[in-house]
Amino acid sequence: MRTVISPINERPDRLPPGQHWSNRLHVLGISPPPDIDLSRYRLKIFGSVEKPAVLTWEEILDLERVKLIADFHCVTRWSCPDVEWIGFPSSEIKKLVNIKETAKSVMVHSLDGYTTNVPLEYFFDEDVVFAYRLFDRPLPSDHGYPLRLVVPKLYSWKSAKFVSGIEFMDEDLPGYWEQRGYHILGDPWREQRFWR
Ligand SMILES: Nc1nc2c(c(=O)[nH]1)N[C@H]1C(S)=C(S)[C@@H](COP(=O)(O)O)O[C@H]1N2
Ligand SMILES: [Mo]
Repeated sequence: MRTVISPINERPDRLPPGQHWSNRLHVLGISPPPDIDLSRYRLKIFGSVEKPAVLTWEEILDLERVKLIADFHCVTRWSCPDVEWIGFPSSEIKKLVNIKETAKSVMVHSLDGYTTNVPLEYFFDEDVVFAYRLFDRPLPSDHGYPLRLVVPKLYSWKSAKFVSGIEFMDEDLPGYWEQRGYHILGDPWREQRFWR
């Protein structure tokens, strides 16, 4: 298995402005974790693609597997260093669907009703992973079981838990928190916390 160390861990200004280190992840969510039956779980890839795809849990486990080591920066100002995830890299999605040239962004859909938008130039970075293991154990339900996105270069509200859908969009539209005042992009080094 390939190991990817996020380039953010190697920045000279590793801790973004206004953040402090914490030795653990703090559980944050808009509602309690949803009940999951893996035999009925599906990941849907749709929107600006030539033909939508639907993956079963077995098909997800057959995708390329990488270990990601990345710091995790929450907009509420805690940052957890060197979090270890295992999952499939976002680039695997390009092998499953033909993305239309008009696509600019994705909306990630979650089973708790959460959504978040990620522009394609961030979404397909080499350190973006859909994770199903955390510190070499199955992903705990609090942290997004069965599958969560990890986007190390953006504030962790972009790292959607309980992912069930990946929608390609021709326009970078706002997700759950972005509609409620969080920044449309959320770069921690530019302190893009809120836009109001
Ligand atoms: N589905 C879903 N994903 C989510 C959230 C949520 O409410 N629902 N909260 C986000 C926020 S604000 C943060 S800081 C991180 C927290 O991840 P953790 O609970 O694993 O520490 O999850 C993000 N992903
Ligand atoms: Mo957050």
